[in-house]
Amino acid sequence: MSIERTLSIIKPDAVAKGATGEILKRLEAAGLEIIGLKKAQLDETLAQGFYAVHAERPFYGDLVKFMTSGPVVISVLEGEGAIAKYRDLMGPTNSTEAPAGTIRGDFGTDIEKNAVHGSDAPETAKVEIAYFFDASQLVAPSQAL
Ligand code: 3AN
Repeated sequence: MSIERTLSIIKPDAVAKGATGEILKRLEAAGLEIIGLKKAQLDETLAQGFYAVHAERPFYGDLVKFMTSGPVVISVLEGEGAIAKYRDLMGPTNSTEAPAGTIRGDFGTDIEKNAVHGSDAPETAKVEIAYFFDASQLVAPSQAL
């Protein structure tokens, strides 16, 4: 494995539930370092662009509506095998199938309101990180004390 970066979005449903702190805590506990972080209200254009790969899917309109329904918390995570590690912590896309103990199992509701987004591969992570962060907004990971 190697040191990777991945993009995380805590979606409007989880932010509205007050789960931001608990989710960030789980990421850090798993050894993922938060090297960039911001809270944002996505507008339609930004959400449409982020999910452009899903533009032809029947759920696209609803997904954009949901992602713009309230603030999100966007972060860049860095660590050993960060992409797969974060996806393991998230659980499956459909929250109704996500086991307890996963973020989607504990904070999601269904396949749309599923609490979090995480990049699925190194190439998509790179594109997604650049979509929300300039290089100057990311810091080098801290050294072990
Ligand atoms: P993941 O976020 O697990 O990588 P994707 O990339 O297949 O899943 O889907 C992106 C987002 O689109 C999901 N997080 C979910 O919110 C939404 N989504 C996917 N499939 C459906 C569906 N059948 N109905 C409604 N929303 C969906």
